[in-house]
Amino acid sequence: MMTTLSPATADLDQLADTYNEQGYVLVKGLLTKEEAAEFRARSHDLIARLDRGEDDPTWASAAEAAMGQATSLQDLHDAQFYDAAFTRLLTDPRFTDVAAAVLGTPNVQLHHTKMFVKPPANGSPFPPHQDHPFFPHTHHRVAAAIFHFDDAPEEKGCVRIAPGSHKAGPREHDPEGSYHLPDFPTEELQPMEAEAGDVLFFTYTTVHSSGVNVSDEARTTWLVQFRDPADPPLTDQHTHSLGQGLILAGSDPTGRAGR
Ligand SMILES: O=C(O)CCC(=O)C(=O)O
Repeated sequence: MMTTLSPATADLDQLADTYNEQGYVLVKGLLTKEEAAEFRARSHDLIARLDRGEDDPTWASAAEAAMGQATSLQDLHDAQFYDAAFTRLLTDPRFTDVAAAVLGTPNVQLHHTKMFVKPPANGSPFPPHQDHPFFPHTHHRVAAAIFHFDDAPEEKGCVRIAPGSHKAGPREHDPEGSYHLPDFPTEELQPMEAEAGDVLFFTYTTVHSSGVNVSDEARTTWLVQFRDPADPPLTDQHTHSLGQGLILAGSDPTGRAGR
Protein backbone atom coordinates (compact mmCIF):
# COMPACT_ATOMS: atom_id res chain seq x y z
CA MET A 1 0.00 0.00 0.00
CA MET A 2 2.71 2.50 0.96
CA THR A 3 4.67 4.33 -1.71
CA THR A 4 7.72 5.85 -0.09
CA LEU A 5 8.83 8.72 -2.28
CA SER A 6 10.66 11.24 -0.13
CA PRO A 7 11.04 14.92 -0.95
CA ALA A 8 14.34 15.83 -2.67
CA THR A 9 17.12 17.27 -0.47
CA ALA A 10 16.59 20.77 -1.91
CA ASP A 11 12.90 20.56 -0.99
CA LEU A 12 13.83 19.41 2.51
CA ASP A 13 16.17 22.40 2.93
CA GLN A 14 13.36 24.71 1.88
CA LEU A 15 10.91 23.06 4.28
CA ALA A 16 13.45 23.42 7.10
CA ASP A 17 14.00 27.11 6.24
CA THR A 18 10.25 27.78 6.39
CA TYR A 19 9.97 25.88 9.69
CA ASN A 20 12.88 27.81 11.22
CA GLU A 21 11.50 31.15 10.05
CA GLN A 22 7.78 30.64 10.71
CA GLY A 23 7.81 27.97 13.43
CA TYR A 24 5.76 25.63 11.23
CA VAL A 25 5.56 24.13 7.76
CA LEU A 26 2.53 22.52 6.10
CA VAL A 27 3.66 19.66 3.85
CA LYS A 28 1.07 19.04 1.16
CA GLY A 29 0.28 15.49 0.04
CA LEU A 30 2.79 13.65 2.24
CA LEU A 31 0.32 10.76 2.12
CA THR A 32 -1.79 9.94 -0.92
CA LYS A 33 -5.56 10.44 -0.66
CA GLU A 34 -5.98 6.65 -0.69
CA GLU A 35 -3.56 6.18 2.21
CA ALA A 36 -5.21 8.99 4.16
CA ALA A 37 -8.63 7.36 3.61
CA GLU A 38 -7.27 4.04 4.87
CA PHE A 39 -5.76 5.66 7.99
CA ARG A 40 -9.05 7.50 8.57
CA ALA A 41 -10.93 4.19 8.54
CA ARG A 42 -8.35 2.58 10.85
CA SER A 43 -8.51 5.60 13.21
CA HIS A 44 -12.29 5.47 13.47
CA ASP A 45 -12.14 1.73 14.05
CA LEU A 46 -9.61 2.14 16.89
CA ILE A 47 -11.58 4.98 18.47
CA ALA A 48 -14.81 2.96 18.29
CA ARG A 49 -13.10 -0.04 19.95
CA LEU A 50 -10.84 1.67 22.48
CA ASP A 51 -12.00 5.20 23.38
CA ARG A 52 -14.54 4.62 26.10
CA GLY A 53 -15.28 8.34 26.35
CA GLU A 54 -14.38 8.38 30.05
CA ASP A 55 -11.72 11.05 29.78
CA ASP A 56 -12.78 13.55 27.12
CA PRO A 57 -9.65 15.77 26.83
CA THR A 58 -11.67 18.90 25.94
CA TRP A 59 -10.29 22.12 27.42
CA ALA A 60 -13.54 23.26 29.09
CA SER A 61 -12.54 26.94 29.13
CA ALA A 62 -12.01 26.94 25.35
CA ALA A 63 -15.34 25.20 24.71
CA GLU A 64 -17.16 27.66 26.95
CA ALA A 65 -15.46 30.66 25.28
CA ALA A 66 -16.14 29.43 21.74
CA MET A 67 -19.60 27.90 22.06
CA GLY A 68 -20.96 28.87 25.48
CA GLN A 69 -21.58 25.15 26.04
CA ALA A 70 -19.83 21.81 26.29
CA THR A 71 -18.20 20.35 23.19
CA SER A 72 -16.75 16.90 22.68
CA LEU A 73 -13.53 15.27 21.52
CA GLN A 74 -12.60 11.64 21.01
CA ASP A 75 -8.98 10.65 21.50
CA LEU A 76 -6.63 7.72 21.66
CA HIS A 77 -3.04 7.68 22.83
CA ASP A 78 -0.36 5.36 21.42
CA ALA A 79 -2.25 4.12 18.30
CA GLN A 80 0.99 2.42 17.21
CA PHE A 81 0.45 -0.09 20.02
CA TYR A 82 -2.89 -1.19 18.55
CA ASP A 83 -2.34 -1.19 14.78
CA ALA A 84 0.94 -1.84 12.95
CA ALA A 85 -0.03 0.51 10.11
CA PHE A 86 0.63 3.37 12.56
CA THR A 87 3.96 1.81 13.60
CA ARG A 88 5.01 1.75 9.94
CA LEU A 89 3.91 5.34 9.45
CA LEU A 90 6.21 6.43 12.33
CA THR A 91 9.26 5.22 10.38
CA ASP A 92 8.04 6.08 6.88
CA PRO A 93 10.89 8.11 5.28
CA ARG A 94 8.40 10.58 3.83
CA PHE A 95 7.71 11.56 7.44
CA THR A 96 11.10 10.98 9.06
CA ASP A 97 13.03 12.84 6.33
CA VAL A 98 10.98 15.99 7.01
CA ALA A 99 11.14 15.40 10.79
CA ALA A 100 14.96 15.15 10.62
CA ALA A 101 15.19 18.22 8.37
CA VAL A 102 13.15 20.43 10.70
CA LEU A 103 15.03 19.22 13.80
CA GLY A 104 18.33 19.78 12.01
CA THR A 105 19.67 16.34 12.93
CA PRO A 106 19.46 12.91 11.27
CA ASN A 107 18.27 11.47 14.60
CA VAL A 108 14.55 11.46 15.34
CA GLN A 109 13.12 10.06 18.57
CA LEU A 110 9.47 9.42 19.43
CA HIS A 111 7.97 11.36 22.33
CA HIS A 112 4.28 10.41 22.08
CA THR A 113 1.30 10.14 19.74
CA LYS A 114 -2.34 11.30 20.07
CA MET A 115 -5.23 10.56 17.75
CA PHE A 116 -8.08 13.06 17.73
CA VAL A 117 -11.51 12.68 16.17
CA LYS A 118 -13.40 15.96 16.43
CA PRO A 119 -17.03 14.96 16.04
CA PRO A 120 -19.36 16.87 13.72
CA ALA A 121 -21.42 19.88 14.94
CA ASN A 122 -19.60 20.45 18.23
CA GLY A 123 -16.05 19.05 18.00
CA SER A 124 -13.91 20.67 20.67
CA PRO A 125 -11.64 23.68 20.12
CA PHE A 126 -8.18 24.11 21.69
CA PRO A 127 -7.20 27.44 23.31
CA PRO A 128 -3.96 29.23 22.35
CA HIS A 129 -1.02 27.40 23.93
CA GLN A 130 2.51 26.15 23.43
CA ASP A 131 3.29 22.46 23.94
CA HIS A 132 6.52 23.37 25.75
CA PRO A 133 5.15 23.57 29.35
CA PHE A 134 3.80 20.00 29.12
CA PHE A 135 7.26 18.51 28.48
CA PRO A 136 10.06 21.13 28.61
CA HIS A 137 13.42 20.14 27.10
CA THR A 138 16.88 21.67 27.37
CA HIS A 139 17.44 22.83 23.77
CA HIS A 140 13.81 23.07 22.53
CA ARG A 141 14.43 20.61 19.70
CA VAL A 142 10.96 19.11 20.06
CA ALA A 143 8.26 19.23 17.39
CA ALA A 144 4.82 17.96 16.42
CA ALA A 145 3.56 16.59 13.13
CA ILE A 146 -0.21 16.53 12.65
CA PHE A 147 -1.25 13.99 10.00
CA HIS A 148 -4.59 14.88 8.40
CA PHE A 149 -6.61 11.83 7.45
CA ASP A 150 -9.52 13.89 6.10
CA ASP A 151 -9.91 17.46 4.92
CA ALA A 152 -9.67 20.11 7.64
CA PRO A 153 -11.19 23.37 6.39
CA GLU A 154 -11.89 26.14 8.87
CA GLU A 155 -15.43 24.96 9.64
CA LYS A 156 -14.05 21.58 10.73
CA GLY A 157 -11.92 23.21 13.41
CA CYS A 158 -8.56 23.18 11.67
CA VAL A 159 -5.40 23.98 13.62
CA ARG A 160 -4.45 27.67 13.87
CA ILE A 161 -0.84 28.81 14.12
CA ALA A 162 0.74 32.14 15.08
CA PRO A 163 3.60 32.39 12.55
CA GLY A 164 6.91 33.41 14.11
CA SER A 165 5.57 33.05 17.66
CA HIS A 166 8.28 30.45 18.43
CA LYS A 167 10.96 33.10 18.22
CA ALA A 168 10.10 34.51 21.66
CA GLY A 169 10.75 31.05 23.16
CA PRO A 170 8.82 29.58 26.09
CA ARG A 171 6.09 31.87 27.45
CA GLU A 172 4.77 32.24 30.95
CA HIS A 173 1.98 29.69 31.50
CA ASP A 174 0.01 29.28 34.67
CA PRO A 175 1.24 25.95 36.10
CA GLU A 176 -1.74 25.79 38.48
CA GLY A 177 -4.18 26.46 35.69
CA SER A 178 -4.86 24.91 32.33
CA TYR A 179 -1.58 25.86 30.64
CA HIS A 180 -3.20 28.02 27.99
CA LEU A 181 -2.41 31.62 27.00
CA PRO A 182 -5.66 33.52 27.66
CA ASP A 183 -4.21 36.91 26.66
CA PHE A 184 -2.69 35.82 23.36
CA PRO A 185 -4.07 38.03 20.50
CA THR A 186 -6.37 35.72 18.55
CA GLU A 187 -5.92 37.74 15.34
CA GLU A 188 -2.34 36.43 15.18
CA LEU A 189 -3.59 32.84 14.87
CA GLN A 190 -3.95 31.85 11.22
CA PRO A 191 -6.10 28.91 10.10
CA MET A 192 -4.00 26.10 8.63
CA GLU A 193 -6.62 24.63 6.33
CA ALA A 194 -5.44 21.20 5.24
CA GLU A 195 -6.47 18.39 2.94
CA ALA A 196 -6.41 14.66 3.55
CA GLY A 197 -2.77 13.54 3.33
CA ASP A 198 -1.24 16.88 4.39
CA VAL A 199 1.03 17.00 7.46
CA LEU A 200 1.56 20.11 9.59
CA PHE A 201 4.93 20.32 11.37
CA PHE A 202 5.49 22.89 14.15
CA THR A 203 7.85 23.45 17.06
CA TYR A 204 6.75 23.02 20.65
CA THR A 205 7.25 26.76 21.24
CA THR A 206 4.91 27.79 18.39
CA VAL A 207 1.63 29.18 19.75
CA HIS A 208 -1.30 27.25 18.28
CA SER A 209 -4.99 26.62 18.85
CA SER A 210 -7.89 25.19 16.88
CA GLY A 211 -11.54 25.96 16.25
CA VAL A 212 -14.80 24.13 16.82
CA ASN A 213 -15.87 21.55 14.25
CA VAL A 214 -19.24 22.98 13.21
CA SER A 215 -19.39 20.97 9.97
CA ASP A 216 -21.37 17.78 9.42
CA GLU A 217 -18.28 15.56 9.18
CA ALA A 218 -15.68 14.42 11.73
CA ARG A 219 -12.12 15.81 11.60
CA THR A 220 -9.55 13.01 11.97
CA THR A 221 -5.89 13.67 12.82
CA TRP A 222 -2.89 11.90 14.31
CA LEU A 223 -0.38 14.04 16.22
CA VAL A 224 3.16 12.65 16.51
CA GLN A 225 5.43 14.51 18.93
CA PHE A 226 9.13 13.88 18.31
CA ARG A 227 12.50 15.26 19.36
CA ASP A 228 16.24 15.21 18.89
CA PRO A 229 17.47 12.39 21.20
CA ALA A 230 20.38 14.66 22.21
CA ASP A 231 17.92 17.12 23.78
CA PRO A 232 17.31 15.96 27.38
CA PRO A 233 13.96 16.57 29.07
CA LEU A 234 14.10 19.03 31.98
CA THR A 235 11.38 17.36 34.05
CA ASP A 236 9.72 13.96 34.34
CA GLN A 237 6.40 15.31 33.00
CA HIS A 238 4.73 13.32 30.24
CA THR A 239 7.10 10.35 30.39
CA HIS A 240 4.38 7.70 30.51
CA SER A 241 3.69 7.34 26.79
CA LEU A 242 4.13 3.86 25.34
CA GLY A 243 7.16 3.62 23.08
CA GLN A 244 8.68 6.91 24.20
CA GLY A 245 12.34 6.95 23.23
CA LEU A 246 11.91 4.78 20.13
CA ILE A 247 14.34 5.88 17.43
CA LEU A 248 12.39 6.62 14.24
CA ALA A 249 15.39 7.67 12.12
CA GLY A 250 19.18 7.73 12.63
CA SER A 251 20.42 6.63 16.05
CA ASP A 252 20.60 7.75 19.69
CA PRO A 253 24.08 9.19 20.31
CA THR A 254 23.42 9.47 24.06
CA GLY A 255 22.63 5.83 24.87
CA ARG A 256 19.92 7.08 27.23
CA ALA A 257 17.10 5.37 25.29
CA GLY A 258 14.87 8.32 26.02
CA ARG A 259 15.30 8.21 29.79
O1 LIG B 1 -5.83 18.95 16.95
C1 LIG B 1 -6.08 20.08 17.32
O2 LIG B 1 -7.11 20.67 16.97
C2 LIG B 1 -5.13 20.81 18.21
C3 LIG B 1 -4.27 19.86 19.00
C4 LIG B 1 -3.33 20.58 19.93
O3 LIG B 1 -3.19 21.77 19.92
C5 LIG B 1 -2.51 19.83 20.88
O4 LIG B 1 -2.73 18.62 21.07
O5 LIG B 1 -1.60 20.44 21.49
